[in-house]
Amino acid sequence: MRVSFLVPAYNEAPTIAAVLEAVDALRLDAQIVVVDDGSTDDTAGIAERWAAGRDGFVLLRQANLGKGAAIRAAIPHADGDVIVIQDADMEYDPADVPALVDPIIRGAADVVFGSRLSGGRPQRAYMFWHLVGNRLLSLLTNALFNTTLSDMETGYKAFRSEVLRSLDLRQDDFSIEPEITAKVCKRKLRIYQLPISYYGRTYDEGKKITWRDGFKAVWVLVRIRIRG
Ligand SMILES: Nc1nc2c(ncn2[C@@H]2O[C@H](COP(=O)(O)OP(=O)(O)OP(=O)(O)O)[C@@H](O)[C@H]2O)c(=O)[nH]1
Ligand SMILES: [Mg+2]
Repeated sequence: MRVSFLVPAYNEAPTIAAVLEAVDALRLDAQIVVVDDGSTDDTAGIAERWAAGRDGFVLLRQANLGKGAAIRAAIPHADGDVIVIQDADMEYDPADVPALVDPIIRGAADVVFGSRLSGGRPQRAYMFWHLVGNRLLSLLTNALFNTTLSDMETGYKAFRSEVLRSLDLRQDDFSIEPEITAKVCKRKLRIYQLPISYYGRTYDEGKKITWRDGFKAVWVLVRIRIRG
């Protein structure tokens, strides 16, 4: 089965090449779709040079619109049977992807969430209030949709391609995560989760998600539960 990696990238020049290398090192039948989301650094140039002479690589460039817009732009270009969202900042380790896609390849799952909060893998133990926020959002998700997710905000989500394509995603910013979660939960798809490594960054190191995104996530989850 072919795996498409969708890589939203905004000013990730220090890490984008390492991410692409790590994906390549998996030796999967893989496609990589990088979306340069209006970076002001050399992210796109680095990706382009890395990809020179390789098959199965697509580079899209757009004005800065946010992570959600970048993922949505990438979806029509994915030609894999399975799609994995792969951040460009090395917080998520591509070495976890074979395990992440396995339940889909076996035919057991439609969607697999990698959990950063389950233990069992190296997971940076930091930012207590982020953990509280994540736990509350996951609790809300589970109460709304009768699921048992431990990390609904995770960036590592894998999908049967048709499933992701059919979600009709609308969000441009980090709200894409609760939008995806709420829509897959509402559809009553077969969702699995498993522990992944998480080499989290601090704000000084480049992390950008904030408490505002957390509040917006509540609204997105509730609205999709009620209205679809
Ligand atoms: N912050 C930000 N990230 C973007 C944007 N467009 C694409 N991305 C990419 O989206 C991914 C996640 O963004 P990060 O800034 O790492 O977000 P974070 O604060 O670490 O949050 P998570 O990684 O989702 O926990 C990265 O690969 C970014 O390069 C954008 O406009 N803003
Ligand atoms: Mg990140």
